[in-house]
Amino acid sequence: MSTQSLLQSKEDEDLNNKHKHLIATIPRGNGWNIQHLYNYNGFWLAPVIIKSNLFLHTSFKSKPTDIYLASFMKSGTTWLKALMFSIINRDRYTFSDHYLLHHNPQSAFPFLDICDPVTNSEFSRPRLFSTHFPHTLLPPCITSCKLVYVCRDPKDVLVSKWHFLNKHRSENVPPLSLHEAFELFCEGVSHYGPVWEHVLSYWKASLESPEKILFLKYEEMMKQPAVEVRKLAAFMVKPFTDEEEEEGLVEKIVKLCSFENLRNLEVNKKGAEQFSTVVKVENHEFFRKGEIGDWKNYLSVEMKERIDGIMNDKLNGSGLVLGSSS
Ligand code: PAP
Repeated sequence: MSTQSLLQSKEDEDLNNKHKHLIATIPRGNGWNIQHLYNYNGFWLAPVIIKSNLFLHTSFKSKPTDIYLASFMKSGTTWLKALMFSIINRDRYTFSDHYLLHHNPQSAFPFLDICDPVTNSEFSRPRLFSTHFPHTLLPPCITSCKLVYVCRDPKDVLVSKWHFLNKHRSENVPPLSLHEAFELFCEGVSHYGPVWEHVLSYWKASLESPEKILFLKYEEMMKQPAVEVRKLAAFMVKPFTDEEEEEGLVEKIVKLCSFENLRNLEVNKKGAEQFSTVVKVENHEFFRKGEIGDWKNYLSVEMKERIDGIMNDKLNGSGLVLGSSS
């Protein structure tokens, strides 16, 4: 065995031991679709995700030009991936034969939390990566890069997440009722939760370093997609030129990445995305309703008031308002 491989296997062993020790000692709670979530430095994470986080801190090498997309689960990741990828790679594809016409946006750039992040990482220049980790759990090599964060009304996030996770349950884990999911969500116990801590971690960082973090809201993107697309392009240091504006490139990108367009593509009706050896998601699952306010079909007035009350309380004084009340 070469010295290099010996060092590598020693690193792997250390990481596995550290992970085992953590899982045995940190608090655990209801796992929604898996046995348990674990509270790692204030956030509820699946064991495999904690392992990826350890890996990120010990072994991941960023490049200063990398751009990261961060989000709480079900806040608009797929949409942002499509938009960021199309903006960055706009010289590489025509709209009649675009990568996104044949591939799900999730495949457009690697997901740090579960995949081997280096696979496929040279696909875009600059490299694009996505994560659901809160800002406080990212290694400095990532927080020193440019980062786009998208947030969404937590009530819509809850409903979207509940639908999604119930379809992806481990063996022997019974379905979670909406009522149970709601209670856990309000207690902060959900994958990557508490949602308020997640959002605040990026909000505070964006106030400190606006040139490093672009903070977006799903609802504002729905209302004015072209405005947000221009913001994204400028932030990623690839602003649209006058010629591109004249030829309607912004509108073309908005249309290509729209919910209706992506959802109706053959690849997103039939294909599937393999995130790891065990996690496979049918592409159509990333396109459920794509609406603002679907929570109204699921949550009672009392439930709405409870979530809004918790969010107002937790975000109080931060200057951030989420969802319909913004
Ligand atoms: P992820 O956390 O698994 O990556 P993510 O893409 O963040 O999922 O969120 C999925 C939500 O975004 C779905 O919301 P819903 O369940 O309320 O419908 C999905 O429909 C919505 N979505 C996906 N693509 C788009 C899009 N192009 N425009 C608007 N919403 C979208």
